[in-house]
Parts: sequence; structure tokens; C-alpha cells
Amino acid sequence: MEHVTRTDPFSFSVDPSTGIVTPHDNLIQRRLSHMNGMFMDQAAREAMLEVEDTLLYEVYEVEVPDEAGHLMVCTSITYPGKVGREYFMTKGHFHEKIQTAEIYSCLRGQGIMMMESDRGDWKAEPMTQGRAVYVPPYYAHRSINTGQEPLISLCVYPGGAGHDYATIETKGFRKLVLEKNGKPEIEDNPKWKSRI
Ligand code: PAN
Ligand code: ZN
Repeated sequence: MEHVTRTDPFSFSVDPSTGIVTPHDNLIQRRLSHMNGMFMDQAAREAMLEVEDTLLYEVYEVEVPDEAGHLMVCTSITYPGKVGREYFMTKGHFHEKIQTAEIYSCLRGQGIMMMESDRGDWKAEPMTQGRAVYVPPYYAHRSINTGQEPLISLCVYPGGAGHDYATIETKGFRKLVLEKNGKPEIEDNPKWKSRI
């Protein structure tokens, strides 16, 4: 794969049905085995893992300098499915520079962007084709696919923002999105730990 750090003007294409970016520099693939302790139903996850290490989501990245002034750009593709009652989702993270925001422009699918601030405030916004979500500074964010097709977004965030995964890995999100009577429902996470 071509690997360059772009500082000259350029353009790229985004296939809205697959989320594939052309050209791209990195492809991140996250599977069930990478999501240790993140889904509520551990037994359901283990039973699934015995059969297959399912691909949950992918990120196609365009490489630009990871420094202030640039805009990091990627697509995020979360596949449909559930672990127990919980929909497939991304790990979720705060930005390392917590005062940096992000835009998710949804190109395909149905889902929820779960956001939670370092003070414990939370908000769930719908993700659907043609709708964009603004993730403000100080908010962790996770995309959750509640539909039947891939949930695809184009993400843009400041260079140098960085990713803090450890906080969510250890404390979780305050709210979970679980299926109840065939529909997504927001429920308290029994394992959530306050950051304050
Ligand atoms: C997105 C995310 C992408 C994958 O590009 O990185 O959706 O989710 P996780 O990073 O939580 O695994 C973004 O928010 N970048 O900052
Ligand atoms: Zn982010």
C-alpha cells in the first residue's frame, strides 16, 4: 500500500456503500477478541469467540501530519450484529488532548453515537445517512450499529488530538445500548465507574 505523509493539496474518494477510501494509508480492523471486557454479556462474547473472531469494525485512514493545523480524516465502518443483547460498537475513546472535538458525517446505516463527558454528562445522538454528529470537546464517543447494514461515517478531527482508550477500557460508558423487544434501548451500565 502506498505510504506517504501528505502536505500538498489532494483529494480522495469515499465509497458510501462500503466506506472504502481510495487511496488510503492504513486499515484498522477490530475484532471481538480486541474488545475484552467491553460488552456487558461476557458469556455471550466467549461463546461467539469459540465459533469465530468476528470483525466488528474497520477504520480507513488517510495519513496527514498528526499535528495541530491539520485535520485527521478517516472512515469508520461498524458492522451489524450483537453480542448478547448489545449491538456491535466501537471501543470508544476520549481524545488524548481532551479539548479537541470531532465531526462524524454518516454516509450509510442506522445507529447511535454515545457521548459522555469527563464530568459524566452523556448524550446519545442518532446516526443515519445524511446526518452528522458533532462531538464536542471533553466528550468520549462510541458509534453503535443498531441497524441491519454497515454503519459508515466520515470522521474529521484535529491533528494531534490523539486517542485515550484506557479510560473507557477501565471505567466504561455510563450508558449501554441494548436490544429490547426488537428495538434499541438505552440502559444504565451496571459496571460504569465515575471519573470524578
Ligand atoms: C474515529 C474512531 C473510529 C473507531 O475515527 O477512531 O470510529 O473507533 P475507536 O477509535 O473508538 O476504536 C474517531 O473518533 N477518531 O478520533
Ligand atoms: Zn475520536
